[in-house]
Amino acid sequence: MFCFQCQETAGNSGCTVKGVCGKSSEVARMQDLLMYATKGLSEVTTKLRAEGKEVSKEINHHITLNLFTTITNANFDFDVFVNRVYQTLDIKKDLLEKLDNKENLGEAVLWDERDLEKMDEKSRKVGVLATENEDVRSLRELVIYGLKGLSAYSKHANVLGFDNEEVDIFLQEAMYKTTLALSVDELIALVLDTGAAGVKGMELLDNANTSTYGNPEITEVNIGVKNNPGILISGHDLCDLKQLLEQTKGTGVDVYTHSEMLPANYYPELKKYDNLVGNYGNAWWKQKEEFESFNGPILMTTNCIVPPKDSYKDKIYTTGSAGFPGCKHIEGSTGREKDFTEIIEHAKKCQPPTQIEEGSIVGGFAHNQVISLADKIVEAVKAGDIKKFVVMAGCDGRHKSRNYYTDFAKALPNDTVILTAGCAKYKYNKLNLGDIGGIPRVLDAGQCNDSYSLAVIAMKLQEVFGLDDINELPIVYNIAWYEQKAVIVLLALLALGVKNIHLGPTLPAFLSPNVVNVLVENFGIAGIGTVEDDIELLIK
Ligand code: FS2
Ligand code: SF4
Repeated sequence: MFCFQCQETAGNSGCTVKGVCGKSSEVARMQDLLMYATKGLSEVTTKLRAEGKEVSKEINHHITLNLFTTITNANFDFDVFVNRVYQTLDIKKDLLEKLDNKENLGEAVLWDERDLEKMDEKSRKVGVLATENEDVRSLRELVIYGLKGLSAYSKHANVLGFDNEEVDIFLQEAMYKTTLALSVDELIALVLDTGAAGVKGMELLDNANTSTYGNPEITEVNIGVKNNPGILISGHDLCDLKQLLEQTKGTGVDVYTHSEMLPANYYPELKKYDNLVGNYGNAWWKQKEEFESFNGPILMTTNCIVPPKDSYKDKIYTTGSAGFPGCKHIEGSTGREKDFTEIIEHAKKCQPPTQIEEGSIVGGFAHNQVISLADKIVEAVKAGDIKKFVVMAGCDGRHKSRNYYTDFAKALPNDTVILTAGCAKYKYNKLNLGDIGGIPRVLDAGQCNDSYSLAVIAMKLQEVFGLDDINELPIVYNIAWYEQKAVIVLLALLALGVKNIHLGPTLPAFLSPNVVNVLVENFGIAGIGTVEDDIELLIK
């Protein structure tokens, strides 16, 4: 196997024996094969459209889910990937019959094999290292990881009945293009186009979420526990949470959010449920301790799964793109009702959660809420009470080096405001950093996909201050990344013209030195240094 798609890749170079995330080499290779099959299918859909033929929404969703399922920590189940390869080959076979011009079809289109041994053999030849030139490999993978992140966001919009065909068409064309002999310049252009599609994908999801659940609003979220048995729901899928809340109503079972599900508490249509009682615990990587002390069953709706300990493995349920061998998977395809009865009955037999924290945290600062406070914010900036906004969105992770973000937040002067989204917030959202004239110093816009909100806020401030360039705003970017959703957020920011983004705790291993140079020269991308140096560089 060879995988270097996330920040925790072995030696910041590549996982070759087993994933640091716990992914086995067999699963890693089958994921590579699924990507290969998806590139083949994407070539066919792209060529069909060029012939004026339609590609169904279901096929778009299938491709999206293929990419999403391979995201770091989403799915560890070998059989899931084998089945998705089979389904992808079936779809491709059917579509090929509709294609008139079958000349010059790529190798990935022509490949069709159902024998497991031969599939494994093939998977060893089509992984990341199949591209020999390291700059081409780097740019191809940068595009693919961006598309994986984009797929996650599209999938969440799709389950709410929202689609943007333009985004699907781009995604499939881009997947196909990663198989072509494009020049480095053409690939760089494809990277930027991927970022622009990322903006549209996040806009689609924002629209889907806010029109379904209302605009997030300032909310105090309980972080303690109550006396009823509970179900903990993690991941990013608000539609799963809504269904769980409906089904637990009146059962005496409470629902708690974990990690990236915290922002669900900010939506009017979700917070209205009395049985949604708060958030339990912290970011994804703390689940080994927190899932144990929660006592009740846990529903993982998406990444990030940490391979569970035996002591609570029987309490883990997965759904959607998430999966783990030996854990019960709740079925239900896009737009379908899911039946969570088994989890609810399981919860009734469990002890209430053990309290690990008490009090509350405040969030709900997505674009609509922040823009409604725009006058107050502009006034504070003009009066010199707020000197800088620091975007610290992104991911959290296991490495001690990430304590940098806690220390950085603590070291920020009192006239700075942190704008955040994603699970990165857990490094500083319980520090009690205070407020500036009633504006909290940590403004949480939501999940990683809600980084879109931060871009909308920046564009609004640019308009209010009458600036020509978004980079003239008193906003600096110090972003933490871990998996591929952060990659699409980064590319989206670049596509919006944001410069001088600092990215840590390390730069991605999949960026070759030459690609890093391009990003440094054209966008001012930089890594992180010491807290003292970075405060000096970014704030003073
Ligand atoms: Fe955090 Fe994990 Fe949100 Fe990432 S819970 S690192 O997938 O997507 O952010
Ligand atoms: Fe390694 Fe990350 Fe890939 Fe897992 S997802 S195998 S930790 S690079």
